[in-house]
Amino acid sequence: MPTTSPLTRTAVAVGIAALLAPAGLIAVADAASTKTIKLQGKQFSPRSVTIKKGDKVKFRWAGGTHNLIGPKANLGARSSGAKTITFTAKGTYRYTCTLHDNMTTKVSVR
Ligand SMILES: [Cu+2]
Repeated sequence: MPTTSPLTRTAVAVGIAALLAPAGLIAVADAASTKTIKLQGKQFSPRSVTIKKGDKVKFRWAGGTHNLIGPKANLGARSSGAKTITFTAKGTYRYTCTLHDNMTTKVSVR
């Protein structure tokens, strides 16, 4: 009795996905999203975000002069611009601006 090869099964699955995806019936890929954390006044806003593995966080200077110290970031004082970081592993990542007391934020990656 013939068995279906894994390749054939994959081809069938891809074909079904291609048919159903436009109708929004299934999610083909979990698209990465980006959350923004503003550096403004004397704090980060918001002070914590939760994202999924593979998502990005955009740190955006939105008022005042700040530095940004933390995983994948070691930026000196500046007052404009942005830094986008992609988080590829689960965990908790803390960021600080050493110019301002208690100016911290936290990225939780799940
Ligand atoms: Cu600051």
